[in-house]
Amino acid sequence: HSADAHRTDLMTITRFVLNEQSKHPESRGDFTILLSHIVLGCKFVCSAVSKAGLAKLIGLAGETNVQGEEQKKLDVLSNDVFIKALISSGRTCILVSEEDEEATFVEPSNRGKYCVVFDPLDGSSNIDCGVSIGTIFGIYMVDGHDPTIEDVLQPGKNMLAAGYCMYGSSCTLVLSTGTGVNGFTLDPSLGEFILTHPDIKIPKKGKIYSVNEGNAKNWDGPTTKYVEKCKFPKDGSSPKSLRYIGSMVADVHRTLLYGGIFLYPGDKKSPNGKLRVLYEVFPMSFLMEQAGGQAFTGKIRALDLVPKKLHERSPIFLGSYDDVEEIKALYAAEA
Ligand code: AHM
Ligand code: MG
Repeated sequence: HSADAHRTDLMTITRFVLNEQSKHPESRGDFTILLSHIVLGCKFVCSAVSKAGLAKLIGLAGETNVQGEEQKKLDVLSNDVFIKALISSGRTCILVSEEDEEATFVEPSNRGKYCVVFDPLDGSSNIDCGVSIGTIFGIYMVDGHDPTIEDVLQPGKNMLAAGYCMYGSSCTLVLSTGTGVNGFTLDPSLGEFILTHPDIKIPKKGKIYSVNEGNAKNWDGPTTKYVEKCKFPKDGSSPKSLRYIGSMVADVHRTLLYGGIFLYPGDKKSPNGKLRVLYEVFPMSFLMEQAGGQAFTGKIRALDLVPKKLHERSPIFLGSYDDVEEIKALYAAEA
């Protein structure tokens, strides 16, 4: 009976990726091993995030660390775990983390062909109030030469894979290896990510916009016009709802599932916006395109950007195809 099959035939993320990679037998094992080390990092952060609240409670009750040591901040701790997990996978050569000024070059003895760019714990200002936070990652490949920094200063369209893990009411990992987008939920009793959201497609048009409106005073013309249109549509359609968590993974996850648009525009104070190209803008843009949406910088397709610096920033508008089309038209009219 098929209902029984659903309950007993568990599609773990490892099994899923092994199946998916069967078209590339040469790198199948390597990619799966790399991914399993990323998954380990995500599981660690997931468990650390849920205990972080508990540590706070203990602190409030007046208990302090015996040595008086300051606890490592969660974002620093998460970074250490990811760096070590990625190096020990033996499948990486360059690592770029939001937490580290410089890229990490893996020693030749441990080296593999993948470059991983990541933000180990994005949205960390949300940790103390229990709001969802996440890890974002993108993967490039170096083939047949000694790795240099140029191997990661590549446009996002050259990524092999991208994903994020959201530490929310459940722990959800969303991944694309370039053939669509799939979502997996951590089953804590099994310690496994199980396929729960197969082949995610973003609605063609959405009813939600997501932006930090506190910056409106400094916005440029097209962004101002767009948000005005969301609130006071002139074509007889209903106004859009506003949802803004301030945690990119959570805001993008909602956008992916419900549709709509997420904006972090440039403004007079920060012409390049806030979000970082390599490990925030690119992976999320990659996922959006793979789900049938779009990602735009205000000038070009986001995945066409060629970063010049590791921690470069860019304005970003991403989400449902039709909604991004509208903002593109407003920027084109301005140019
Ligand atoms: P962080 O890397 O310091 O955590 O900042 C990134 C976060 C994103 O998760 C989120 O989209 C954005 O900052 C929110 O910024 P703002 O508070 O300016 O609206
Ligand atoms: Mg960040």
